[in-house]
Amino acid sequence: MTLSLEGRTYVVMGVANKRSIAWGIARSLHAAGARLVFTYAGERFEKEVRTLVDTLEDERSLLLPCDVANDEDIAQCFAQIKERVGVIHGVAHCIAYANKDDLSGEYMKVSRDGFLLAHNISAYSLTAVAREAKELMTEGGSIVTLTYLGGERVVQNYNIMGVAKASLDASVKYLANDLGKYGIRVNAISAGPIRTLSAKGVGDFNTILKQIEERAPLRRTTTQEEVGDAALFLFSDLSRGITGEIIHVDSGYHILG
Ligand code: KAL
Repeated sequence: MTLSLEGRTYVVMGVANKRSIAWGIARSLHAAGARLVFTYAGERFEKEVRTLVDTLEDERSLLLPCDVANDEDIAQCFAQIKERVGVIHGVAHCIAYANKDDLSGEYMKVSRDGFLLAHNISAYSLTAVAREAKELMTEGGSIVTLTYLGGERVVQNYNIMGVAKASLDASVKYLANDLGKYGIRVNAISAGPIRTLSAKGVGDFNTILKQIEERAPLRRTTTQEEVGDAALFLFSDLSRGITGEIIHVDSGYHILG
């Protein structure tokens, strides 16, 4: 068995720019010969994503807008994918959002709206997407989402995102249980800190990265390529016995106390 994904189609949701983990996943899938469908959050990302997708020089690629806060939008997006490509074999869900104000200081200050927003975009969207994607994964499939250690234990400032990731992690397990009978697997990759757009504006991000370099078993920070290749494994048949799992791609940092 090899890691060729020739003849398969994957939907990659959440590319914002070339630093996005979603883009790392896309590049690994592309290198394995997969056809890719990209969805982006809104007009402000369209140009950048289109420029990136063009660099793949793959005429089979498709680019569609998808607002995961809107059920109708998700349904329409997957209806379009069905019409344009037919069967899909997996989805990379790389989407999260929380109000900046809810990502520092005391967690307990989070408002009801801020709590619901983070859960809506970062956790519920996986379930909403899985439900629509299932209809297109008639040959079985693999769904991969991105989580973070802050959902398992307290990580300073991660706050509402930690609570939302805990919900996402539980969703992975319940979805894996629902979808297993259709030959669809659902897993998460817990990536170590990477300098992406979502990490932008985090004041002490350099300090966080330095701590990983000093303490993580592998003594280096995580790269988009490492997450991309782990995702490639989860999308391939090499991982056919794995579902409901959270794989840490973080230089081993999560084993430390
Ligand atoms: C402990 C860490 C330090 C950072 C704290 C919180 C990070 C939260 C991630 C969350 C997804 C970021 C946002 O939602 C930022 C948002 O309020 C403003 N940004 C945007 O609107 C940009 C333009 C768009 C593209 O961003 C999004 N998300 O749509 C966690 C670090 C060590 C690890 C990280 C960064 C984890 C993670 O979940 O990303």
